Amino acid sequence: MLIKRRRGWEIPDREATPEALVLRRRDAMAGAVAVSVAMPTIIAPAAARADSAPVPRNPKYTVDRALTAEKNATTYNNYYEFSDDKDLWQDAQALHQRPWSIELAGMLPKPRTIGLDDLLKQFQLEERVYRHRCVEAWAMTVPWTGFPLSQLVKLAEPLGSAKYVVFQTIQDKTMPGLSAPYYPFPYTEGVTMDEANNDLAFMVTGLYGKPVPPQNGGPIRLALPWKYGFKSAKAIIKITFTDQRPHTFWEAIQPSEYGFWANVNPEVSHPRWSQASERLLGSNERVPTRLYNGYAEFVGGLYQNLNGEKLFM
Ligand SMILES: Nc1nc2c(c(=O)[nH]1)N[C@H]1C(S)=C(S)[C@@H](COP(=O)(O)O)O[C@H]1N2
Ligand SMILES: [Mo]
Repeated sequence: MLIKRRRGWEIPDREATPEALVLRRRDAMAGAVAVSVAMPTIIAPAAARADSAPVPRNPKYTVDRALTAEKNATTYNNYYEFSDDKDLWQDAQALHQRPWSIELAGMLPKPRTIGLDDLLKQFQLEERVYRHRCVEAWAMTVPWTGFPLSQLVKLAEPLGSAKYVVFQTIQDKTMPGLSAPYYPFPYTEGVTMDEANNDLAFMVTGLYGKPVPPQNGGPIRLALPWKYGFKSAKAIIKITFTDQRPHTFWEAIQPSEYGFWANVNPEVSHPRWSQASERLLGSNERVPTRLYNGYAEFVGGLYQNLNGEKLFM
């Protein structure tokens, strides 16, 4: 990792958030570049947990926007198991992040359950700055820590006949929203095997260089930055490989508004609002939305032979 070369996500100092400064120093560490005397205080809190140690940032995915301030990204959340209000972050602190394990199920030679820390030991964690676009037309840009979903698929060794990967969120007694009678919990999401193996699909264990907090989906969630945010399930406890397209949470609630594919497209409106622009968390600035949320060069090829599918809802 080089820090001398200016990359797309690097923003002028006058616009930089404190998070951005910390992250740049962490980049310096990861690249073993000569470090300033300020460094040790930055890395001192690094705990034994694999999801909180400094990791190198992947320079492949750049963004042309400033990072969202950590405070905005961690205090304005969608997490219906807790609430359908955005200010659920304090309530979400009750969800224990350890012990945690993930069940690998379905079309596998060896279905099994793996402890999260044992799982994380098998992967090289990296940091990626991704845009996130909620179907409600707000957006953020944040540094996630994690590993490509494709590596987990490889570890699971699904049978060749498996076509989809399905993610299920925990249902825990600390989640007051679960008692709402009209939501089809557990929260279930899924992608095709091709999408799961696309390098952009990312399993997230960290945010702003720290373990991803409970309100953002800790201890482990998905990030599928070319799709509307609802596809990126939080607090994952089960991953199933199947040949059946899953019936997902939002699709079950309102199939005319939320589909299986949910790829971002500014020209395809939600039935109740335009998707042409989005509001940036923090500044509230409105900016144009981009096809596949700006990731067309990486994922456009996935959809070339899928005419007739409702790819953008
Ligand atoms: N389990 C679960 N995962 C979820 C949701 C949810 O309500 N429950 N909301 C989704 C939606 S609509 C969005 S926009 C993102 C929000 O992630 P954030 O709170 O980290 O911004 O999480 C997604 N994952
Ligand atoms: Mo969302």
